[in-house]
Amino acid sequence: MENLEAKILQADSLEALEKVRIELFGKKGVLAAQFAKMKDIPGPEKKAFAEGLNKQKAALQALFDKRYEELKAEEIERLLKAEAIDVSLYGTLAQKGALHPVMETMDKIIDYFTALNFSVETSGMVEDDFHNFEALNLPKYHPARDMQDTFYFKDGGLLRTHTSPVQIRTMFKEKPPIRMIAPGAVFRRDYDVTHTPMFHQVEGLVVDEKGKVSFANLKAILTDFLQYMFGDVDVRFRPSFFPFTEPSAEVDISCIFCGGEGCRVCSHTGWIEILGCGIVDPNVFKAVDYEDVSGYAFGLGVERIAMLMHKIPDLRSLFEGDIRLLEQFR
Ligand code: 2U9
Repeated sequence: MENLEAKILQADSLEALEKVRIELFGKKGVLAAQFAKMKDIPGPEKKAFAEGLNKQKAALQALFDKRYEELKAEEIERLLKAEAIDVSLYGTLAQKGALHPVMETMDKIIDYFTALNFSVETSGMVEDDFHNFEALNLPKYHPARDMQDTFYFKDGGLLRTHTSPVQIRTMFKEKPPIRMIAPGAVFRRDYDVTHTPMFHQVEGLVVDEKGKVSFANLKAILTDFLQYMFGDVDVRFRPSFFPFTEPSAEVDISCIFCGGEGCRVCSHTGWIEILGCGIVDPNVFKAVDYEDVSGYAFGLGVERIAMLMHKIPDLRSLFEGDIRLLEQFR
């Protein structure tokens, strides 16, 4: 029996003690085997044998219970230590996200025009020759269609070089009046400090009955838009040429860095070119079967504006995915 007590005392875990419990107290255990001997004990000695056995059983049970309490206490202690939380430790700081400066600029532009009841239209980035060129008065053999400038697919499809196909598709879908902007990614084979093969444009288009839309309207809305974007700047319109507008203009703002004095950013001219615009060429309306209408349109590059607003010297850094760039805009 001393051997049995040692077994209880030597059990060093609850699992080991459970094994001992089965060995001692189980149905096929040591004690059960002892009690089974009862039937062979002659009558007069039975009582004393049983009493002795019951005493032993009680002593072993008491020893077992004590060991169980000890091991249980150790286990609880171990778990408490393992699961302890040091409330004085710093927590992990949650990473705070930020809008990419291009998207922030795009949102600001979109906000301006939606407030004036312009709808926001989109369509796919893979286009065909008609919607990207032909309908926009860019006939076959126009230099803008050159392989040098456009990403073509083998089947003749292409990546849109501007968002203008969105306006073409909208005009096919809807009748005038139209007041819309088309924000989105466009693609050109270009790569240097001021050009990336993918960039974003916001183009605008207003179409209404002939005579209702004028260059004066265009001038007014773009002047107001540029002052909303850049604050108290001067705005000037210079004659220009685009195949899809006639007359056309490029629009400059007074340099936001030198206030028009002349500096490196504005190449010492005092002016920064910011967008293009014009009165929609009649050939464009012909292509979409619009009659007796007039309209104005404009287009701008979002990255160029984001670069100016944040003084980012190399446009390519916007697309390198370097977290250190984004961290500056949190
Ligand atoms: C339709 C009719 C006319 C959109 C226009 C510009 C002038 C323009 C450039 C700005 C910088 C492109 O991203 S950029 O390089 N865009 O100067 N875009 S007028 O004219 C349209 C468009 C669609 C149906």
